[in-house]
Amino acid sequence: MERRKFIKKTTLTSLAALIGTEIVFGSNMLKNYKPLALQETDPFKLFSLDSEMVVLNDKPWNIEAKAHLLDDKITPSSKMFIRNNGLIPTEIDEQNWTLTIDGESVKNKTTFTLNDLKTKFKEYTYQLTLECGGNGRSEFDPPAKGNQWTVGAVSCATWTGVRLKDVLEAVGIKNDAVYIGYHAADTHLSGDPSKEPISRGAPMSKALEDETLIAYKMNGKKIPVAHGFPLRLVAGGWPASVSGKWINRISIRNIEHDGTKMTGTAYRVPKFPVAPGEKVKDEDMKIIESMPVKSLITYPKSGAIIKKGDSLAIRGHAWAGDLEVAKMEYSIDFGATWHQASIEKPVNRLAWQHFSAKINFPKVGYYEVWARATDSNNIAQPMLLPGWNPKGYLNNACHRIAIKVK
Ligand SMILES: Nc1nc2c(c(=O)[nH]1)N[C@H]1C(S)=C(S)[C@@H](COP(=O)(O)O)O[C@H]1N2
Ligand SMILES: [Mo]
Repeated sequence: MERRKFIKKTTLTSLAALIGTEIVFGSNMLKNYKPLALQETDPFKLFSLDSEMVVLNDKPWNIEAKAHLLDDKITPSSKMFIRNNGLIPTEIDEQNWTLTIDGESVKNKTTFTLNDLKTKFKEYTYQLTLECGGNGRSEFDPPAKGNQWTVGAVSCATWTGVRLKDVLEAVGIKNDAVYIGYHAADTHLSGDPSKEPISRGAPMSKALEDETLIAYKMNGKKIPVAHGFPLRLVAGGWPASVSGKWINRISIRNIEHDGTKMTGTAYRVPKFPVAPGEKVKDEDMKIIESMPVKSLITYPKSGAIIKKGDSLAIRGHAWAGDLEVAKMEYSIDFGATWHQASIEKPVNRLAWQHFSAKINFPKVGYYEVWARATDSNNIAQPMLLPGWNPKGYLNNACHRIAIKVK
């Protein structure tokens, strides 16, 4: 009698991880059986999202938060933006997942299992700010193609893993190393397995920073599938596209990494100011590195109404790429005068910082509260849209909320 092929234990474990709980009668499932829960197409259920999250695109999934949803000091996955260039991998086998370190400038090409990484290297935990290079793109005029992010493509979660630096040092880095590039398990939109949706990286100096992690936990739990389960590169302060999700290979390169979306206009801005709408030659574009200083008022929600005589407590977060936020101010008169807000120190380098202020309004009427952060190099956010660029990157204009005093 022919034996029916039942699902393997390893597959069961990874299916359970995808679903988020044990599949109680899982051993009864036939091989290749896809649990209904994984056929879910509602992104709110699929990714356990807050009902106010905004879906910008469903193929690939691109989902953003609204400012007031980002009020938590540590962003929970239900309110964390999702930015995909391709299709999320569907068959993730955590037990057999490996990470290979190769490239022209590796001394000893090595493949690590997840368990190798966890047992051979010291574990670190940091809160790291990840902002999409295109956050704020929707304001550019003439418009820039791509997901029309407003303000919500930013997060600061707790990431746990090993230092990329420790892993690179263990395999040996040749003297001619200049860049690292990641490769991942997601699928190109065309379905063509020879094409990668994205393969970016960073210069050795960023790769070797203490806070650059190969992470296997987010907010103390396994990384949610949408955010890179089971293994993700996390390089806070740089465009989040550097933080490869579902990574299975990191190459130590002797040239600037030339993977998908490293070249041409992707994640690049003009080397000099250009007029809105101007065409810019590829050779006049440079790779975005540290993100500019920025802030977000997360409380109250824009449109709040307060009673005459009441003061208003506002709060939010500010971040400054590789730098720290040194000063936080607010204005209630469209930027004519600015007042000091208080700003906390970051929990660790590259974590966003929390600000707060108590505001009194002179009389009833309509106001806007504007927030402005200044970094440790004394560079402040612009009050309005900064330099136009072809792909609509790096909009760090002041965030504003509307308030009525009645
Ligand atoms: N493998 C892979 N990694 C990726 C991406 C992707 O499409 N595939 N998108 C990048 C981009 S552009 C951003 S902004 C962040 C988004 O991270 P999140 O979805 O966890 O918020 O992941 C980056 N890492
Ligand atoms: Mo991004």
